[in-house]
Amino acid sequence: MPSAREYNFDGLVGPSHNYAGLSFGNVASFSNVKSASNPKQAALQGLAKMRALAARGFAQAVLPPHARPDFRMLRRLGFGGTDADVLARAYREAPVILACAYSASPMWTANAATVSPSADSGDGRAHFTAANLNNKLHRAHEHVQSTRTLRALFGDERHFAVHDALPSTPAFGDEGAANHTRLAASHGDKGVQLFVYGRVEFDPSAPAPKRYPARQTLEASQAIARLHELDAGRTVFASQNPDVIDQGVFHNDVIAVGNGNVLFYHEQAFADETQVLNQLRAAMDAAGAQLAPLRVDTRDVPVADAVTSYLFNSQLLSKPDGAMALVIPHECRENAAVSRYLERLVGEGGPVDELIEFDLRQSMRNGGGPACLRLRVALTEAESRAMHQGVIMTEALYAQLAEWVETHYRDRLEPKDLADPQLAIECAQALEELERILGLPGLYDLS
Ligand code: SUG
Repeated sequence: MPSAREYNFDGLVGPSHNYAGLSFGNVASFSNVKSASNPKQAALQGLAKMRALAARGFAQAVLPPHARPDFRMLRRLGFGGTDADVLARAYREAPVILACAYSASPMWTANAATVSPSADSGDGRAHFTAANLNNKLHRAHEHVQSTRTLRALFGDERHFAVHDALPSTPAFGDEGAANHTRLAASHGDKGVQLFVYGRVEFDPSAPAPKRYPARQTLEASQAIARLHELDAGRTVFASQNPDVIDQGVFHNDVIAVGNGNVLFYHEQAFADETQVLNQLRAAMDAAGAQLAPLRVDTRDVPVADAVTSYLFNSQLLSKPDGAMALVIPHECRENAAVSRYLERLVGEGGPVDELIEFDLRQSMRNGGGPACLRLRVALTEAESRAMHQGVIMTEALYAQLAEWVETHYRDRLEPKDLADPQLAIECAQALEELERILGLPGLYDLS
């Protein structure tokens, strides 16, 4: 089995990052609606995380933001005339639609796609399926650029297959890697892919949340497993606990994360915990590995604390010495129960022996923690050479991107600023320059 490394592709926060309250079911997005954002700080916070993890020797890369506002979407919805006319009319008549066209939500790259490494797929290639994100208007247009970006980075068809998003209809609601975890003895070994869904379209008797939407369907997860040519014996589909969706767990990565053979999860994460563990044990056995469940009890960390602190939206990273580090947001330290739990976790001699903490407040205020900000792509040595090299995080790329942010980003955006035609011009200029920095001419279809 060739050895492989896990690259974390973090989303570079775009220049229009703002708080528009667009995500019903995501508590942070709703609580911070219409407050002023700081796009410059948001992008620098994200870059600081990428830089620090790259400096530690973790394989780190960057995924570029999308062109915003999406004029094509606005024109399709009937706002016509010059670009300035389009913005003015949309702001006047439908400010929420304008906010959707402007959202910097592609920063949460865990939702960009589902990725299956070559070790698991029938044709020995790494597979990517862009997520249709069809539950929310501001995210439902992301897949067009996500597919284009993934094809620009992973265009070598001898090694990679990049699939179009699933049909954009409720039956195939797909939120990408946020509801998908891979478990394996090591990144290069055959592994188990765990798909967690919130609802079953064609079985109305299956559990489903009552208050907030379930964004991922079983049918979507099954289609991805087929497209990626996964082995049925090493693929597990698990129902998320609908009660926690109704408490603000809008993606499974808000309540569970896996890495290596470790599944770090809250006792209330799944509709049937015992069944999920049994299925995972059997699948891991088929992969020649042994599951190591790391369960957090409600009495130690109630679901509400998991949601506000984003304890499970952490990154579990394998270190060269075999132990794991947990990458957490500052908010975990501000929650007494979570902070106490974490002290115990790293002190108890288990798989996690280090906490790496970041200030990601700008993203967190929209419900995006460390794990939302990254897409995991395990690559063999040959595959990592075959991908586009200009997105790999280095000290030099960090310096260029930080300077680019300083030059092009505003440090304050309020809802009314989305009507300013100058903002659209600034965003376009920034991305033109970014194509050059990343060595990706034609990345954006700006025609
Ligand atoms: O889809 N927030 C995102 C957060 C995505 C988090 N991703 C993962 N858990 N993997 C969402 O709800 C808020 C945008 C706004 O309200 O302006 C937003 O889209």
